[in-house]
Amino acid sequence: MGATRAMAASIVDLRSDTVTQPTEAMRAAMAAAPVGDDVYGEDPTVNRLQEMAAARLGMEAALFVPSGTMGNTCALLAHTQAGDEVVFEAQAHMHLWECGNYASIAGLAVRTVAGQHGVIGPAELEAVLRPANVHFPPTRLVCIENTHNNHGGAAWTPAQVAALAAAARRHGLRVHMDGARLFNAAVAAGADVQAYARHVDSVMFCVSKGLSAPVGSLLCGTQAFIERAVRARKRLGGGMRQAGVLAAAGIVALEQMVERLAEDHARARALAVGLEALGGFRAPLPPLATNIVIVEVAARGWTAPELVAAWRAAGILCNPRPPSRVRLVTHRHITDADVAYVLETTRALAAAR
Ligand code: TLP
Repeated sequence: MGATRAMAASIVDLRSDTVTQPTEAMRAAMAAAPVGDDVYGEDPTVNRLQEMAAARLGMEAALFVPSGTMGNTCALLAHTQAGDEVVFEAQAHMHLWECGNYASIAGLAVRTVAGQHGVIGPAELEAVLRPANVHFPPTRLVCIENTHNNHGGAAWTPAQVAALAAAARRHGLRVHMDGARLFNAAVAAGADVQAYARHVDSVMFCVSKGLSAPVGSLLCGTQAFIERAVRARKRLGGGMRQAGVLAAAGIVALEQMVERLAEDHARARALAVGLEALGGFRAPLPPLATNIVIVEVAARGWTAPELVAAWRAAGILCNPRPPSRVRLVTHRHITDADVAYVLETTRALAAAR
């Protein structure tokens, strides 16, 4: 037990902010939460979290779902019908990392737009839209990702969301925001989350990432949209019973864990700047950077799996983005000392090559 503890304490886990443990306040709230059967809408803690989430985003209603993937899939099902077309940014999580649910579950055709740092401009959207024609699936929805995972945690500005949403509206499209890390975006932009939410039809955000709750995401939108999403969640097997034990942690996440995200952003920046300063690594930060760093390692002659393996031997965990990139994600358990350790270790590894 002692050895396991010591080993765990020496691990610097940069794989994802999903590895964050619930706080003591969350564990206490979970133990004390009043609960009921949420499929009957009778869990008071789930209801409270849903009301809080809707109020925080300035939207009519919210739905607690087990994961971001389920929240996004419910949004697709609630906004579209099979045979419709959806637009994604080319590297979007919903496009590449959610098992192809847009096709296999929602039955959608897809167009992709390569954005700048994950941000889709109005002209870029308009370039892929086609006029109504009996040959074409009708385009119904554009999904945007804020922050953008595969673009190094790039946050949109509220003005960029407003511009894209206005273009979408001109073409009769709805807009869904995959805001898995919406609060990171808001902290980086110095904006209220409502500055983003007011422009779009629906938002999914996760309490299970940097906000440190163990499980759960919220899908937000109009009352009518959420009613359709409730059915979609049931269809996907996501109707939960005494889910208030989970929602209680989500409430603490929203109340206590948002402001500290700025610390994660500062440490991600320190990692990016420090790795670039070693020479041979490229870790460019997007204009509005948050807690994700994508490092290009090819210049050292390393492949991503080689660097991942060398780091792992030194107790540093991260995920490869083959062939030549790795992703580092900062979160509540990453300290300044951990950042210094990563940089020192990497300096030594580079010197030994
Ligand atoms: N992201 C995860 C993994 O990619 C699995 C991570 O470690 O970053 N949207 C975005 C932008 C996400 O980054 C993720 C998860 C999701 C949706 C899905 O959330 P979950 O994992 O709760 O289904």
